[in-house]
Amino acid sequence: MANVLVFGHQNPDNDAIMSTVVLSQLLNQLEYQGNTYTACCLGPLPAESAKLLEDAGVPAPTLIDAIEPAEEGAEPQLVILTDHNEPGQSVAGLENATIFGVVDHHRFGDFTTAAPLHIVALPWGSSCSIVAKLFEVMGVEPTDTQAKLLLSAMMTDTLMLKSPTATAVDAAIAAKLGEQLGVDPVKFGMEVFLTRPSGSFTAEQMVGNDIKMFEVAGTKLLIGQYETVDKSRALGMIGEIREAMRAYQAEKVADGIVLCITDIMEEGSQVLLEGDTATAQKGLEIEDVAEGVWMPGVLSRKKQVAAPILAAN
Ligand SMILES: [Mn+2]
Repeated sequence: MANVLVFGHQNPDNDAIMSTVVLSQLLNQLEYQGNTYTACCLGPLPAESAKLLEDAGVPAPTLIDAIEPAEEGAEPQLVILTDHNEPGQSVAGLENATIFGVVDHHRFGDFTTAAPLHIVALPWGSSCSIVAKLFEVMGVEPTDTQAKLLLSAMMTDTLMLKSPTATAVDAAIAAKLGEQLGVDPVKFGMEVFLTRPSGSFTAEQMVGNDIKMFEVAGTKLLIGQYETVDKSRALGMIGEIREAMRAYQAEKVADGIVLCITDIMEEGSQVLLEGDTATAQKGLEIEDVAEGVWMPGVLSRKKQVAAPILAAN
């Protein structure tokens, strides 16, 4: 019997947190393979996650920052990655761990393991949709709390099912969870969304709140996304935001940085570029314009920003 650490990506979003929390609960409930499962996270909780967990009386995941090499003669730490699989987005020292499982809805980068492992990867709208399906597969009914935590992340990750990443499966699972809870999924999702204190976000928070590193054509490209219900405040801070982008890029030793200021109501993103973003300009077919470029309909970093950049280079 081992203790398995379960965690989502760096700069966790609500999907990374809730997939970790609820999957750990499910596996502990099942006493899966005789192990214990500890929900962890690689950074501070987003405001909506902190509030949902507190309201539900569920302990927050344990903050970890690195996996140390195993001591002489000891087995490496077992881990489950949720909502990510690329080492660049994962814990420091991931190479010291044995990957026991992955539950994810992102592309796979370069991924090799020494032994067989659990992988549940489906191109659905959120990792929590997959966790919800795993309850069904394992013959377990989610509790109301579990249903609520899962539904919250399904809604934040798919921007209330409006993102092109949302599938018919997500809509069906959301409807089922909503029925269990007696809520309308979209209305509930909007309430969750509005608990974010985005009206007081600093330029640094807009840049660093939700950002991922990608390897593109031998360069390191950061792609961040700041979701808001009203982009006008952010657009009035472009100078400050660009400065924060340059600082973040320098800190992470990346070649370039892209920031999408996504307006959920207007359904599009204002895209800002800093540093060497030739790959992004090619993939998105835009130029580095001072005030950024408005891209109507662009809601998904994964499908409409990262994927075309990776495909074009
Ligand atoms: Mn996700």
